[in-house]
Amino acid sequence: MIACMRAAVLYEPGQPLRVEEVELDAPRGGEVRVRVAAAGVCHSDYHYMRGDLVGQLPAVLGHEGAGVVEEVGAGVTGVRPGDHVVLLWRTSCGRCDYCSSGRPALCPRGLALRATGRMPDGTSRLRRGDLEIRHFLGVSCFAEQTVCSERAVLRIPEDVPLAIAALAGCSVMTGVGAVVNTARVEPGSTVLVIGAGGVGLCAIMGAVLAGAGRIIAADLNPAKLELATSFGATDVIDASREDVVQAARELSGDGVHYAFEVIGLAETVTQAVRSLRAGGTAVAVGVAPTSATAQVGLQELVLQEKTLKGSIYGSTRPELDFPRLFDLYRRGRLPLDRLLTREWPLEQINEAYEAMLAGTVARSVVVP
Ligand code: COD
Ligand code: ZN
Repeated sequence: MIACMRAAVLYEPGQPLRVEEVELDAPRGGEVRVRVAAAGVCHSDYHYMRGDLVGQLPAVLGHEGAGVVEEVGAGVTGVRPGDHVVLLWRTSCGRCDYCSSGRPALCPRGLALRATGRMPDGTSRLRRGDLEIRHFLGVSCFAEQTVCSERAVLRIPEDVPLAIAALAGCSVMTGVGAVVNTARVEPGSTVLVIGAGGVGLCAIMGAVLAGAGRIIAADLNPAKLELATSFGATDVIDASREDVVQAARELSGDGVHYAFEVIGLAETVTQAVRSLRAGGTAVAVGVAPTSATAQVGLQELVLQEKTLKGSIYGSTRPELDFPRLFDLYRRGRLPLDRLLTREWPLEQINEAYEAMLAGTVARSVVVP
């Protein structure tokens, strides 16, 4: 059966999203159809809207989502209609050497889905008349419904609100995971988070969970610094007035043990490395435009044994990490209710992005 539904489509970088009727085909073998309950307004979609990152267009955007399974294709055994699920925007095969070595976020099968914007069989379930519309990151959840690979959904407990589960699907996993999985921050260590947006605030929550002693947040926007403090930052740096490296080094005595760049700019990656003490680790979470390269002093790197590493999707192993995140949320140790500051109807998705850019929300979701 073909469903008609409302969805937010990006036709060209630089244009607003168009909320319109699109057709959605039934799931084929190994695929599922999900009614989207909430979809997070993440800066990553905006990178494609602006053209910093390039994807297959036109596409229905949205990658941070959760919902309820409505229909399953042939051979699907992992979920059934009625199940609550979080959407996973880095699909993995579960069999390759990356998956087998606990690094499913690096799985090449997911890469193929994201690069083509099509389902594993090489076709799309989305169109508008004769025009093929692509799936964004295999998820496309700025829509009333989505069809995705069964590997792109994970069943979740029904007592977790779906809007909270949506946030867990990207910002929480990305931010908390960068601290806990990628960097493995130790109790008592000093952490710098550059960029206290939706994902940066989650990195701060991760640092609190990991038992970091001092947690320093840097941002251009004073409102974000206030939020950062409310989520556990012990010190803040107003990057619009202060030199981040100098301030971080002063606050920490001799530089920080860990620095997280959660914006996607070359200069802030450089700041992260320069803020480290000898032996420290900088983690780049933001993705800069394709041509960007960051300057790192090679003497500093070698003589001070600094590490610079990337983190994608919090280096997650979804089956292990999501149940833990939801358990921590239930126990009140991940204050995700406070992270979710606003809900928007799908029709207002462009306003939701303006609010994200203005910094007037911690994290918001659209409710299709
Ligand atoms: N110095 C300090 N703070 C800055 C600067 C600067 N030069 N420039 C911007 N900021 C602050 C802004 O004031 C804002 O508070 C924050 O940085 C950015 O926050 P948001 O809410 O706009 O962005 P997020 O948190 O939704 O997304 C951040 C990412 C780094 C994840 C995103 O930008 C990105 O790079 N995405 C691509 C990587 C990816 O795919 N990640 C996983 C999916 S999210
Ligand atoms: Zn995201």
